[in-house]
Amino acid sequence: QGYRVAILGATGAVGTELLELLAERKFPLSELRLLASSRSAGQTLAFQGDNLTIQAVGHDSFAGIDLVLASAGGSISQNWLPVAVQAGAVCVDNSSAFRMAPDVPLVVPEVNPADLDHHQGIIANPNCTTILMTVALWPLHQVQPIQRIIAATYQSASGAGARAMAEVKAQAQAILNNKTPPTESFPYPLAFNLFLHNTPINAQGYCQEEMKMVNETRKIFHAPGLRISATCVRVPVLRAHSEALNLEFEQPFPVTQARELIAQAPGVKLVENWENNYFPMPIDATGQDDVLVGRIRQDISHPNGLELWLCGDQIRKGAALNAVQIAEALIERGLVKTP
Ligand code: 2RA
Repeated sequence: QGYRVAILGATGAVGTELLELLAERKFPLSELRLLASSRSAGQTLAFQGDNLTIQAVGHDSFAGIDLVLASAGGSISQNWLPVAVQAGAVCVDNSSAFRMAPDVPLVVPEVNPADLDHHQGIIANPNCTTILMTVALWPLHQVQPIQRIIAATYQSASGAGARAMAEVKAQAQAILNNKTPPTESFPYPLAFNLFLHNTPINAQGYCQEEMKMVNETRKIFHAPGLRISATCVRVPVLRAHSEALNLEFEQPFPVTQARELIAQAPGVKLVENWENNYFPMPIDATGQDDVLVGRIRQDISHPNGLELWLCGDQIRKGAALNAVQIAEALIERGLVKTP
């Protein structure tokens, strides 16, 4: 017996990864319904040897559905997930629409699975940069609460969607052929360039992407006083984000202890070869479930500081895998009506 699952936003980069992961992880399915905008209705997607036809999302799309995995943007989630909850479904939403709502758990299964127990029908998947950072930092935070995080991110094109990934390749080709690079998905050429994340900027000069790391991490760690500052940058990489993190504790945190904790942490893989100067790279993190962490070192500017570097697949653990792991945890905790 399996669950009746709907994917809302099945044609996007995350939607297609959700499909792959449900098959790869042998998720218990009795039905899989693919929902998208009317623009995509009628298209088919292969799944476990079948061709599933995409349906336009509508008021009766969620009848009989147990679980919705949504990755179709904030406005689609805002419109349709309350309808899905009303129809009796539990929804895991990858958009930012509900992440900071007090009655919506914001969950990274390796960090705060117990928050799932309070769900009211919708569970929010954190932003990709937040997922990657919290998985890596949780093992340290549990031993000695982190007082302050300074984050610099190096975010792949995939965070702006499948078309953006294609565009950065087209830009590179154009530039190499001395032609003007296309800029439909990005405001500026990304190939051979980088730019500050172009989400709207607040009165303090921080963009929305940076404030997501601040606000979401505090909610996931249940640490409202945790001081965080982030600088988010878009870089010409295809689908894995990287982050340079500076951590401040109340007391010195021995590097060897930090290394051991991270090496044993779920969802994380320690990658450090000091002799060969080999540490996590986006090309190694791409397609991996684990967040790769390395170059853990004492902060030479502060006795209670640590520095570390990470790379993680933005589409996989940064979005689709975390959402499927939330769905698996919901089932494990008996939080979805049994089929
Ligand atoms: C980005 N985190 O990378 C955002 C969207 N997933 O642009």
